[in-house]
Amino acid sequence: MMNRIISIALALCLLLSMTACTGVSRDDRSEYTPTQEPSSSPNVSETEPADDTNGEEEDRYLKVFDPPIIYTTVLAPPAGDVLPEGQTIEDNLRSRMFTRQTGLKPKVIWSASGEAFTEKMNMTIASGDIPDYFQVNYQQFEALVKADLLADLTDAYNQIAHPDIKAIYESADNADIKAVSKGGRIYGIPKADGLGNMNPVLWVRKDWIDKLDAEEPKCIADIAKLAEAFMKGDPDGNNVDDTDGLLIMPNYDSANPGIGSVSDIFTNYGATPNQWRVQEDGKVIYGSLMPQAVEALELLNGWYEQGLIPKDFASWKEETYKQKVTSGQAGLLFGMWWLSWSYMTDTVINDPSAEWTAYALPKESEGNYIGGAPNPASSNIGVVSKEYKDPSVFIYALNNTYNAMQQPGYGAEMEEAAVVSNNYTPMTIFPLSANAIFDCSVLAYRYANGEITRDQVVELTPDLSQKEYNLMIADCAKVVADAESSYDHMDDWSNSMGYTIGMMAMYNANVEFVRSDYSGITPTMERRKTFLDKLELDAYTKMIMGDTGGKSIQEYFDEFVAQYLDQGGQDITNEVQEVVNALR
Ligand SMILES: [Ca+2]
Repeated sequence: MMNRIISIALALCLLLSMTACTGVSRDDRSEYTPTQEPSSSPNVSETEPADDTNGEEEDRYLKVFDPPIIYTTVLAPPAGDVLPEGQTIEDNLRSRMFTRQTGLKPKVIWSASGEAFTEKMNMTIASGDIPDYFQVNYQQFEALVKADLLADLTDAYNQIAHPDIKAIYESADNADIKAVSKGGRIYGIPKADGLGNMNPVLWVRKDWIDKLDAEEPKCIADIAKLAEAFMKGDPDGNNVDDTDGLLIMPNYDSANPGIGSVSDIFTNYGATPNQWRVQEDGKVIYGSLMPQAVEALELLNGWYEQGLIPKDFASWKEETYKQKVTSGQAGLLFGMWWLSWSYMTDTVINDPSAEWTAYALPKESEGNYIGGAPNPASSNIGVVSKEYKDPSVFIYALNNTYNAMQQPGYGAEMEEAAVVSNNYTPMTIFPLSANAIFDCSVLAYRYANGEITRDQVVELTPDLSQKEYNLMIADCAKVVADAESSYDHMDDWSNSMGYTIGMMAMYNANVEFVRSDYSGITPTMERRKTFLDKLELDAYTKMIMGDTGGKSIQEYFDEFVAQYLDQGGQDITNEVQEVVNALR
């Protein structure tokens, strides 16, 4: 196993040459730039240096209420979930942990799952009768601000938010804080995600590559050869033609990709579906309409016509996708680095001879990998009702839940609570520095390979608050590297795979991130975006499937663009342009 980790990463580290992928054109690639926000910048106070926080200072940030303060909220448990006996939606392992950490006790006024939750939330917002604290998506946040239902959190944030937490938001240029600010005031507590968290890397069955003596892919175009080998070479050795080529899902969104998304093929070809981009001439363009998308669509259509992509992929749900992989029917798929905890683990449980590796493939073998970055504050925005007497209690809760994550023994406590879904956790902000996942992966990898000691993992962790977590991951990677049979330690194996294989694939490919230049919601978007999203999804899927009524991809794409603009897209573009111009 150790040899496997070393050889895979070394192979990725070595600069790749002699491939079919030539003709680098970097001009259409965009560097990672901080997001420009529609609202004016908030009045955020300077972060105090962490050294100034002595014991007394720490106490100031970590107030735990005793007796607990009861507040109202809403939750979204998984559909059909049954809690262990003796536990309820308000009193379970997750809520008890939260109350212990914060001195806050949730009173759940309603709950619903999946789409029913979204519907009920929208009705609640429309009624104006909202809970004390709850978590919303960006669209709901905008509606709440517009209806003037939210508490102003600016002073509480400036005075009470822990310097470590402010530093995390600052690591992404405060983009998330700016996204939840209106007129210079902060109205939400945003989740800040680590970069790379949602990028679909290419997971590949390494044992199949070895068995078929197939070539490792070095650029996106190489995927075709591998898909063909996996389809036709009988990699599972049962003498039956029963394995798939490349698995994909109908998701092209570079700001919010899902499992199976081919969004990073588009970003590497120079288009950014569902991101707004300011071009060199200052004009904004919607990324799904960018002409560079045509080449990526033609490539995918070619693969589809050759049968390398399953014919019925457009109708798949995630269950289908996962089942194909874990049952050993497919060994080539797009998915986030954290798929190791489910897909990869389940595969090796079903078939101990399975081995996985991951790639982040650029358009040209010499080029960097371009990853789509999420819009700031795109999920889990904590908000407080304007009617609530003291919103600062939720900033203390943020400090305390974050502080708890840094304590020794947190991992064991979490493991115990994990029998209850995280959806019952009353506050799930868990902010993460922009580079936290990359930093953690590199340290774990270096420790596992004997380049640094365990103490050095701690010394080299740049973020004070990340030390405990990085050490835990590094230990997992080390156990896996040293164990003769790493599959005897599946939890450690899952952790190690995610960080040292999935995330390191992106790191070794010199990932550059592209982020939308606008992430707000305009008036026409409110009315037309749902319709336009469907138009876009259908058009992209039809082009990949060649269902274009005899038209070429280019002709069909041009018609799609014209229709999109005509059906509201042009009005939206004008509105976004206006906001972007106002910021220039
Ligand atoms: Ca077979």
